[in-house]
Amino acid sequence: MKLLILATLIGLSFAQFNPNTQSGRTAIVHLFEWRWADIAAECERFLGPNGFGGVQISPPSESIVVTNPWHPWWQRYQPIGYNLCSRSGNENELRDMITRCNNVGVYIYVDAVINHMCGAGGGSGTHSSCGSYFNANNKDFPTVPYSNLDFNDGKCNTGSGNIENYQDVNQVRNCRLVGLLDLALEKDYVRGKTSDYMNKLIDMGVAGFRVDACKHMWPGDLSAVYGRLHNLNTKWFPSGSRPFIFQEVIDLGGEPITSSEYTGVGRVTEFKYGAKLGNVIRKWNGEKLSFLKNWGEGWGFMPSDKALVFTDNHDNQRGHGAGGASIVTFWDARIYKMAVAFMLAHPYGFTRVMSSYRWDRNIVNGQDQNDWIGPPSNGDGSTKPVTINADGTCGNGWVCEHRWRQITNMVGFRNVVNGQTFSNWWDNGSNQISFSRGNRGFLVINNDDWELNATLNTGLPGGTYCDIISGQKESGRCTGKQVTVGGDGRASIRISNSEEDPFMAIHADSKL
Ligand code: ZXY
Ligand code: CA
Repeated sequence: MKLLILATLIGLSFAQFNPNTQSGRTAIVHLFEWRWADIAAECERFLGPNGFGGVQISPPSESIVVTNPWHPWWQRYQPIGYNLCSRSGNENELRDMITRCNNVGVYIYVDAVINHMCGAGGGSGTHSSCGSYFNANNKDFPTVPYSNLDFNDGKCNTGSGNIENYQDVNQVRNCRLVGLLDLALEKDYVRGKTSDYMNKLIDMGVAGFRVDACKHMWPGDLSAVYGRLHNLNTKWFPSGSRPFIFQEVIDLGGEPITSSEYTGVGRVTEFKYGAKLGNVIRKWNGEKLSFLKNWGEGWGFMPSDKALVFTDNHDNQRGHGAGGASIVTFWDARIYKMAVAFMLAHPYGFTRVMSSYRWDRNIVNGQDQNDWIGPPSNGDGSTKPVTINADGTCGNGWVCEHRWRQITNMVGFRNVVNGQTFSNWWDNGSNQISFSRGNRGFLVINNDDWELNATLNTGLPGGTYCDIISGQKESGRCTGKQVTVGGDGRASIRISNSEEDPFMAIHADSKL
């Protein structure tokens, strides 16, 4: 009995760290700015069959519509209410997507913007994604409703009312983030409205939330909001399941607010991961792949079971925001595939893959003047559908990194090696590395400017395996390279530094 109570307590208090993915599904993908109808189709035709565990969606809440600049991506991070109507689609399309994705075992994680509403300069009128009226001048958001009583301004003591100094914890939480009207989350009423919004989504069947801008909210307020959330919908989830919570806290060091203040109430985005991995893969500041031997907590990251990790996100892939220039993205495809493969092979953290759209970059003095550009759109600003070409790539300006063979297959790799230990590390003291995940999977990378030629311990049972980077196993044969593992687990590996992809991966399910 005592044990049962203890188990229940642990289950309850740690539940928000569990991604709730189906067993054997270990990664999610951020389908940034995708329409709900396209996500529903992608769950059924691609994500489900390829073992993806879930999708992080763009904010579904009603937001301001900005026309100067023209429909920037960040307009969706300026809510004017919680009606489920956005440039990705309406409430019916959202519900249809959640149902169809859940039915193929791919769960939905909602980007929840609850720190603020739109900017103080957002004006008044019906320039919103559902056409609802709002008035930013007197802080009137009738669809919620919020009034001037529900904002923090009284507690902010900067001259401008905005956050002026990130070294002052009170400013960062109680003042306006770049002028965005800052909600008073210590108020029972505001906690009620934000949790009602999240509960509506939970009841529709979502599995959890990416909570935006958590640095700007008090951990105690967040804990109170999370505490009000319903259990997940038992149509798809075991009864008593808690929503998965991962909180956006941009902590690269140097500020008084740290990730560790938030790991008690949910997982936290580990922004150091992509910034440091970018340095290593780019070989900046004398960094080498061999340094990755103690990757994870050994690099000063938060505990693995608290971390949500990614190579790049929708913000830092634009060359500003957290991480800056070292962040690797689809624009640097060759090293990007290597970085994502390393992430998906390594046991640290719960992994999120980025899926982007292309935009016209215009980099002046290291800063992209076009970092605001929204998704591929029609003349009226509506988002273009994701089209799928005959070869499986995406059209209409959508990049679909998650469909790149090397990345899709590494999601499969992560599923196959789930729970296996990090073992058989090898490096050449430079940029050639390999490691296994127990006896289930093996990754080898050559990021040096010369050939890799070595006999390596793969940890795998003897046999012939298909490399899942250059190809894969298809009807009993390899479409790419083959690797022969001896009875002693060793394999002779050669990887030229001039290959299109100078790395290989094999796993238990790629064995012939
Ligand atoms: N924006 C442009 C113009 C307006 C939006 C900009 O230059 N902003 C100032 C620098 C970025 O600061 C922002 C941060 O988080 C946000 C922002 C934002 C969260 C939002 C909405 C926002 O502007 O507009 O929901 C931010 C917060 C931090 C930090 C660094 C940045 O350490 O604690 C942007 C928008 C960026 O660049 C943005 C939007 C949504 C996000 C995000 C960044 O989830 O991470
Ligand atoms: Ca705040």
